[in-house]
Amino acid sequence: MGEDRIQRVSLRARVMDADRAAALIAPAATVAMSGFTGAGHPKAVPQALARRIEASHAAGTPFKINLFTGASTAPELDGALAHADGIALRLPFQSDPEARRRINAGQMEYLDMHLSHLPQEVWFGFHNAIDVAVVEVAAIFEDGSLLPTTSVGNNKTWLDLGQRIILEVNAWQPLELQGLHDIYYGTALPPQRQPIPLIHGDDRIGQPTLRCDPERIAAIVLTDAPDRSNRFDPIDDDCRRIAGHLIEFLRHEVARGRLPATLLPIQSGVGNIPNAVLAGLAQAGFHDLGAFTEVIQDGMLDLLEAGVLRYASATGFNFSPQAEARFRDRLGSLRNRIVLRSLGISNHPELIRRLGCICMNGMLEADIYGNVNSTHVMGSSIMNGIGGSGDFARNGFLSIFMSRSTARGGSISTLVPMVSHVDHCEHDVAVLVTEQGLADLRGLSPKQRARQIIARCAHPDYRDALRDYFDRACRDSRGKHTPHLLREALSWHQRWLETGTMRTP
Ligand code: 0RQ
Repeated sequence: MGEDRIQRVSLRARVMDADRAAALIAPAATVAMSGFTGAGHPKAVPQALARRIEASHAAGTPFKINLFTGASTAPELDGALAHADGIALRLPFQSDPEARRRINAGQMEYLDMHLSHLPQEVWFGFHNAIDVAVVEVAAIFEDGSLLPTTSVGNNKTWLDLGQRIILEVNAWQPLELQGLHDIYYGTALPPQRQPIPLIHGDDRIGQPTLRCDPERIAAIVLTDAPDRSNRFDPIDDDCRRIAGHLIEFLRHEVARGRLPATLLPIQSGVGNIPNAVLAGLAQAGFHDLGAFTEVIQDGMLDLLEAGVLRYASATGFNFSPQAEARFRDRLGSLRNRIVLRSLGISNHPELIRRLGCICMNGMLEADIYGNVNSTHVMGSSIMNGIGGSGDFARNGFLSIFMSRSTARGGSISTLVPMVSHVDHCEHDVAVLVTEQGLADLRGLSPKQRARQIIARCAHPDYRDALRDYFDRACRDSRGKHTPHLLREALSWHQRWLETGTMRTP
């Protein structure tokens, strides 16, 4: 099954089962795997490795590995290895419940990174050398090149630098993906770097396949297993309101001549709120848009099919089962309007700045001065990670952060006096949106921002308390530029930890 996908016949001798392939990974190895937001990750070798690690625990000789990927993966990778207590250090992103539990219990180390930083930092030699690369592909061609699957992520770097390579050839992945990818081989290390020749978001500047040195292929494992599919909740009123505020703002920017009618390339995070915004763009009559983003999810597929989006460039897909089926049905006609690139290109600051992306990402909380926390619940527990949000937010034309104004049944205000962790600082945040309204922070000083954010974004249940904090800070703070009452600045979080609500009694 699937062996015909190995067109370089001499490599068929390296086909083996996942257990034998996993046995090639030495204890304490640094293993770089494919995978991005549940797409294109290896499905069999990580589970076999997890079984081996479990056996090592039972035998009293436990070992772990360091695990690098593109971004989050799936239960059969992050989940299986975390359950087996097999990960010493994880980077650059995760969103797995068991991995999260272990990280927050202090049992697993996690380095949460700007996604675009990892591939170049590996090339710089800032991290461990890659002992083994485990990469899912759809086919191995006669010339040894590889057909990528539903994400590209860091696979080019892993294949270039992995000392040994294990390939999973997944027959579930359609061969019709051929022609959709654009793998750029023109990167170099400073000071040899050249400008990246991508001028329009849908330019193709590379080749459709990954290169791979056949000598380093230690094993090939045949699989036939699906990606992790996503589930989107139906769009609720809060999401609809957030989308409404944002679309009104974008229309206003077009009317003022600050944005063309076709906007600028959009980047959208994944999740229910971004999905609602995408749906809103279609209803608002926008058309001929482009997406230069990280992940293509259901909402983007809808826009591509409806002709609202002319093209979408990303590093991977993240679909519900229904969208997955539609995508496969229409792959032939969509293929030349979708480009999957290496993460180092999809999230490249130079390109995001040049194209002028409109960047829309989720957040956990923001403070009255516009600092944003995307990652840490109550300052110390990781949720997922910063992902690509920083790559886009700092370099985009417009950097927009969105969330509901409260969380956990209203016990948490997502607008607080001071964020308990900073991912995106005040300098990187242009617009904040909640279901209450939108605060346009461009050109405003810290105190002007605070007044906007409290008035426009805060939930009415918390608005007076924020105003009271701000007024007293303006009166009593030693410095009047960004006034704070340091003893009180994080008291909202402390109150939630002690009483289960940020509300004052
Ligand atoms: O918890 O699931 O236990 O109920 O956080 O919150 O409102 O469903 O929001 O799914 O959009 O996620 C920042 C996590 C938002 C996401 C974050 C709790 C809330 C709920 C989720 P439950 P929602 P979303 C490129 C960009 C970083 C990565 C990124 C994220 C859960 O957007 O991971 O942006 N971003 N990549 O109850 C405590 C608060 C809270 C809170 C919400 N203030 N305190 N808990 N929650 N606010 C992306 C790509 O293109 C891939």
